[in-house]
Amino acid sequence: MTNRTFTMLKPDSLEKGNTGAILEKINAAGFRIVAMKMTHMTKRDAEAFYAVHNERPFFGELVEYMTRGPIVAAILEKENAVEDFRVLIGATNPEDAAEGTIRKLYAASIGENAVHGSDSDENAAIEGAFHFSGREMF
Ligand code: FUP
Repeated sequence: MTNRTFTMLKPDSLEKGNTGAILEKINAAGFRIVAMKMTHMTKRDAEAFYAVHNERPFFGELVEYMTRGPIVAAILEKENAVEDFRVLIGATNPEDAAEGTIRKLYAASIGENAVHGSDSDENAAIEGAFHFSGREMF
């Protein structure tokens, strides 16, 4: 799994019609789509997915945001996928994100930051398995 990462195009990306543009940047950066779907996370899904943050002050808002509309979830493959994808999306806070990164281009704020990217190979595997069965990976 070391060549895979997991991403979500978050509700704000779909609301603003940025899905196609973001997927184009992901393709252009050389990632192969292993799995992809549009889905709407329930409160329970979001609380479980972000359980690591459940003590943080922003947890309630994060769950509210991630459940307010559909997302696009995907597993991506490329050499050095986790690290390269984090570079492509930019810093968590778009104000700190480098020019040309997905968050710089499409994120409104740290709380509504357009995309998710796994932060380790281990989490990429856990997060991919959260959203996809083996039969949905190609
Ligand atoms: P990232 O790994 O860049 O997605 O960022 P984190 O795992 O640190 O945070 C996960 C999500 O929590 C972010 F995408 C948005 C939200 N968050 C806030 O709303 N406020 C913060 O101060 C930090 C994170």
